[in-house]
Amino acid sequence: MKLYGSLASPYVRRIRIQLEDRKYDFEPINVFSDEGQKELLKYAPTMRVPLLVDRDNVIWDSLLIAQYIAGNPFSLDLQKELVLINEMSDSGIQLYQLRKFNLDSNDKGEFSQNNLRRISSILEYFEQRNLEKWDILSQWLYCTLDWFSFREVYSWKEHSPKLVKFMQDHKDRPYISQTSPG
Ligand SMILES: N[C@@H](CCC(=O)N[C@@H](CS)C(=O)NCC(=O)O)C(=O)O
Repeated sequence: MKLYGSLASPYVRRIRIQLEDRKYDFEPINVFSDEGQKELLKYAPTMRVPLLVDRDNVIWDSLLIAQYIAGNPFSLDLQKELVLINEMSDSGIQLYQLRKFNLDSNDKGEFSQNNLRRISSILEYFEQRNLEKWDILSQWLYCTLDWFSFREVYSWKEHSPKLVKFMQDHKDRPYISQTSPG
């Protein structure tokens, strides 16, 4: 089994955490290089990571990969919450790229503002939610919030005291520090 990914990606990190106790090869890819895109195109028209190749099975998208690794489809309720984390991650990636490519460096445009509002409302949802277990949901949330801090995409700590505590509670887990993007 081979996982293609970049070390900084929050989508890849959640899969690496899920694969903690499994044997697999990790193939680092720079998704923005010509070489990286050519390599990804051999398998995935999306040209995104994570990408999992397991014998004849080629799986793209972290939600599909996570269910493939788990060996069964997730419940609708879990999928809905994982989609919330994906929406928040996608919005963060849009903001990061708009700034990186100097398209909207100060988040003034309507598109950036929409993304900021979406992140804020999803954060509020998780601030209210009980997150006691270290399960797939917590792992995905951890990776995205950590990536927000790493890339300085969104200052989430100010209005989310429970999430700050949640991050504090899990930061010393061995595989969390080993997979840190920084
Ligand atoms: N929905 C996808 C999103 C994955 C994604 O956006 N990955 C980023 C890396 S953080 C990527 O490959 N970006 C390449 C690009 O935008 O060209 C998933 O959950 O796997």
